[in-house]
Amino acid sequence: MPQNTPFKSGFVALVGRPNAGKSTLLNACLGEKVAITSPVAQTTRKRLRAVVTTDDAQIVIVDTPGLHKPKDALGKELNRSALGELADVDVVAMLVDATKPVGTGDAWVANHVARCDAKKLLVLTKADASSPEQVSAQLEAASALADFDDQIVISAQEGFNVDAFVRLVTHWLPEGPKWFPDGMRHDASEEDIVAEFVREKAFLLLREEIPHSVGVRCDSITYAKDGHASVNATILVERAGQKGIVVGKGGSMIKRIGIAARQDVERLLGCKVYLELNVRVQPKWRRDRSEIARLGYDAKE
Ligand SMILES: Nc1nc2c(ncn2[C@@H]2O[C@H](COP(=O)(O)OP(=O)(O)OP(=O)(O)O)[C@@H](O)[C@H]2O)c(=O)[nH]1
Ligand SMILES: [Mg+2]
Repeated sequence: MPQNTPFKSGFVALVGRPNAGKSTLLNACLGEKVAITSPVAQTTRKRLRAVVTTDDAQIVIVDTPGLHKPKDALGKELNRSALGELADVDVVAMLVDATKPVGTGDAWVANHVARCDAKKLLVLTKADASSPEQVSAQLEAASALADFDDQIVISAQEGFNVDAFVRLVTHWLPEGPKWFPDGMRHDASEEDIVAEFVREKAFLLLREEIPHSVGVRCDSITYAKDGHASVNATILVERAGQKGIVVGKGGSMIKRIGIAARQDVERLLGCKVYLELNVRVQPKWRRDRSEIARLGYDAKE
């Protein structure tokens, strides 16, 4: 690295429609899974900040909930949370899924992006799942949506152009100091990540509308003298029928969710884990702003 290369630092927000691949890109940049991902739209409900430190830059990557037409108080909070980030960052990366035609949803997101002062990057995602013709047609359509400063095609799943994305963000960041120690990786607590890992498995294993009614809270993590951790989490659903589905026949579904989540939680905590999951019916919690805040899905100031 030339001696006179200035050190850069600042914030980049990943924004876009639900399912565009924002959380997958955050994990790929960090080289570690902290954000949950799934094929279900509106997987992300909490803003998450990850710190990526390279030789010449320190980038805080902000994962945001997908922007969509809200149907309830939860949806409104998710949009508020994502739009709130646009005002506070140095660079906005708008992610567009290469496999889905650019539509009114992307145009709506681009309108918000266009109005912010940050540098604007267009990021076409999922290149591995689209043909070169599709990629160029999508790039042309998406780049017309706003006045972008730069653009890049990536596949976060395959690791294609992930390093190049980090370099591109670095290029557009202002000069600045290293604000955080090298070991700092993200701003989520262990409890937050555990709750999210459980929710991810529920999203991956449950069908249709059920995932949207699921909220997860981690009630406690306690470390025993023999080195294992006991973890308690509560899965909230909105109706008794949904509880039956989440529990499954003879407890089969809750067991599958628990086994899958435990693997991720053990990797996170670095020890053997006893995971206890409870399921509770909390009618219409998605319409109740105080319950949304208790679960941590509200837009933070
Ligand atoms: N083929 C392919 N699939 C991808 C890629 N990136 C993400 N996906 C998949 O796309 C789906 C959505 O990814 P997420 O990262 O959860 O998307 P998101 O934008 O964070 O979605 P929300 O949190 O709902 O806004 C998941 O099933 C991912 O595995 C990619 O580069 N290639
Ligand atoms: Mg996400």
